[in-house]
Amino acid sequence: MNGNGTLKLYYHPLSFYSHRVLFTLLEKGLHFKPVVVDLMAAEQYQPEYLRLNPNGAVPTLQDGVKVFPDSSLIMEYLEDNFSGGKYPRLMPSDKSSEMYRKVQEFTEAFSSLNIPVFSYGTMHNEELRKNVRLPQLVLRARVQATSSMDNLQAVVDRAMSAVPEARPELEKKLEFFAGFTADIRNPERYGEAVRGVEVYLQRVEDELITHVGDRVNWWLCGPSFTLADIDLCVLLNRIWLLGLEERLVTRCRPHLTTYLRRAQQRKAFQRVAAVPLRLRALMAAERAATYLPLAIGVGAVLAAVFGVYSARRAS
Ligand SMILES: N[C@@H](CCC(=O)N[C@@H](CS)C(=O)NCC(=O)O)C(=O)O
Repeated sequence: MNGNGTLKLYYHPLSFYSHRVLFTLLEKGLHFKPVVVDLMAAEQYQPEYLRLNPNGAVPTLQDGVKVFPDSSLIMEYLEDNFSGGKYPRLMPSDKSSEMYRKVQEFTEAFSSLNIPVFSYGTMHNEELRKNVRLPQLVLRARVQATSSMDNLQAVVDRAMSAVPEARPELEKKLEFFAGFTADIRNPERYGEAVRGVEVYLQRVEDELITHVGDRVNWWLCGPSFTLADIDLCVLLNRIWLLGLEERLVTRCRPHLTTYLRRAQQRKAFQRVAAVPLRLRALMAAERAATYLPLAIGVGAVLAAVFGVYSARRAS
C-alpha cells in the first residue's frame, strides 16, 4: 500500500459520509480492513480514536502512518494514489476537459447539501418517519435527540481533558450540534435542506436529459463512472433508506430513475446498499473479533485448570 501499511477504514454502517468512502474503495477494488466505530456508544469520543480523528466523526482512513479524517480528503487521497493500472480512475486525467469541469461542478454542488438536516429532519418528522426503511436509523435519531446538549457537553468535556489537542475541533462540534438539534425540528430549516437536495437532483436530471444518441450509456459527467457518480449513488441510496424515493426520484425525474436502475447493477452500489441492512451482524462480528482472543485465552486457562484437576483426581 502507498503509506506502507494496510488501508484501515474506521466507519459506521449508517454513516452517509462513510458510504462515500466505502463506495470509492469498492469501485477501486482496494483491500482494506473495516473497523466499526459505534457512534451510538459514543466510541467516536474514545481517546485513541480522537487522536486519529480530532473531529470525533467517521470516516477516518489510515494508510500506514498517514491518517485522513474526512470523506472528501480520503476520496482525493485514494484517487491520487490508487489510479491507473488495476485501479480504475474516477476523475478524468485531462484537467482541461469538459468532463473534468463537470465532475468538479457536481462535486461542489453536492458538498453544499445539508445532508445531516435532510436525514435527521426526515426521521424527526412524525409523518415521514413512518416510511423510513431502517428502524435503526430512526433509533439513532432518537438516541441523538434524547442525549441532550448537557450530556454531550459532559462527554465532550471528558474527551477534551483526555485529548487536549482535539479541543478546537470538539468545540466546533458542540457548536454544530447546538444548531443541528434545533434545525432538525424546525420545519423551515428542514424544508431548506430538502429543497437543496431537490435543486441538486434537478441539475442531475437536466444533465442526464442531454445524454442521447451515442451518449445514452454515459454516466453523470461522461462515458466513465466518476467520483460525482459516487456522490449521486450514495445520495440516491440514502433517499431510498429514508423512504423518499418516490417523492424525489421515481415520480418526477424519469432520467434519474433510469440512471438509478443502471447504477444499482454495479457491485459497489449493491455492497454499499447492503451495509446498513447488515448492521446488527456487522457489530456482532466486530465484537466477536474483539473478544475472541480473550475467549480463547480464558478457554485455554480453563482447559489447563480442568486438566490439572482431572489428573489429580485420577492419581
Ligand atoms: N465532513 C465530514 C463529516 C463526517 C460526519 O459528519 N460524520 C458523521 C456520520 S455521517 C459522524 O461521525 N457524526 C458523529 C456524531 O454523530 O457524533 C466528512 O465528510 O467525513
